[in-house]
Amino acid sequence: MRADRSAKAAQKERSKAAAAPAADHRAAIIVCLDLGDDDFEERVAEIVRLVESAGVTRHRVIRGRRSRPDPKFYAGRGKVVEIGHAAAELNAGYVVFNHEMSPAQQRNVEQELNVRTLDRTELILEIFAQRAQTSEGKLQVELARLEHLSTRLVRGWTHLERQRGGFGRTGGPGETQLELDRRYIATKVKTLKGKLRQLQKQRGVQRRARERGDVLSVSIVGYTNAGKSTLFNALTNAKAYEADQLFATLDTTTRRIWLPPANPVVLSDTVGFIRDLPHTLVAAFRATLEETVRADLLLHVVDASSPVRETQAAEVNKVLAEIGADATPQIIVWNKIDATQLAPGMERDQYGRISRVFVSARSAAGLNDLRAAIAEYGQGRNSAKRGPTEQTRSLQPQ
Ligand SMILES: Nc1nc2c(ncn2[C@@H]2O[C@H](COP(=O)(O)OP(=O)(O)OP(=O)(O)O)[C@@H](O)[C@H]2O)c(=O)[nH]1
Ligand SMILES: [Mg+2]
Repeated sequence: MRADRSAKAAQKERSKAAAAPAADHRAAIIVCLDLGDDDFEERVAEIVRLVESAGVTRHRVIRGRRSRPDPKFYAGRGKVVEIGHAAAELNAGYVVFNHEMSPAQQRNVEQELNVRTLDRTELILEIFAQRAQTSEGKLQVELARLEHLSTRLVRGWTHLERQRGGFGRTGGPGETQLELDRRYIATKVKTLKGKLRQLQKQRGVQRRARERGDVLSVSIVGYTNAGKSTLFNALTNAKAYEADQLFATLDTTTRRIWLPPANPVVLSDTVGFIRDLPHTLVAAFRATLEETVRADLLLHVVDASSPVRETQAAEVNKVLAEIGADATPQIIVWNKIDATQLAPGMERDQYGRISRVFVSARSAAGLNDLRAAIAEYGQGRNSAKRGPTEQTRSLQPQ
């Protein structure tokens, strides 16, 4: 009984501390547990970049090794104590786990440490919320957050929802939807989906107009930070936002370019992919991503200077398969060759088709090869459309 009372008192103390606005919302503890991954250090580097991209300026990484996650806290109890000390020292407003946690694990850590705890999915959702610009992008992020939140609405959790709003900037559904039950969320989800359908219908009309015009549509896809926007800008003289942060681009930007002797080309810069992209996001962004699926050709941009370029390319192909774009022809574009020993130029496969182009979007090296590659693809496609007798070029849509 006595122990019970003191536990209650401690809980009260913790609640008081929670109410105090002392924690620094730009400081975070990052938790990375090695569960036997061979590229653990790259995973650590990536989560650090994600956290920084969310606006955190001070952080400390807590590492650990486990054979499997602890059912209660994900990390072991001793590790949780270590995280708590680090959070206190840094006055951290957030603890970010580079893992997918169950609602119960997340709640347990949060209650134990009394520090807002996010898992990887929530962190990515937060970044997307900060970046969304267009009404469609905002609706899609809101939908993803609501669907994610609906899985977290469990007893004993809602009082913590009040502190939600991730890094204190974007608000988010937690703050406004707090007292709302699942039924309300379901209604809201339905409304959002309706609005999105409306927007997508409009886009369908625009797309059909484009298709009638016999325009070659090319989408730039790739891992986040591979240099897609930089390449897009270099090819179109546009000013799409490029930055050394993850998910700098969220909404698709499209420009028309002319690459003689082919027909006009519509080039789109798209949202970047990342390993373990949350399913709620893939689902919510399906419509935007479907633009990618409908493209005639994908420029798959790979950061050639990254030690994990192969894994990143494989992750991109995984998401492409998930959205049904795995059959769309690709030209692999190895970018950032200025930071490597590679020379600009193009590579063909055994059938003479262009398979890979080496460029530096920053220095413009290799861009003429890339332009030629797109034009060649466009020509091959046109002669394929006109009929087999006119197929003179070696490059055909695969
Ligand atoms: N060295 C070098 N850096 C480059 C090159 N192209 C892009 N970068 C840099 O890579 C970073 C990311 O570039 P972005 O164009 O924003 O990349 P992105 O693929 O659009 O990224 P997200 O929109 O975040 O998915 C920026 O700091 C660029 O300056 C290149 O050819 N060489
Ligand atoms: Mg970009």
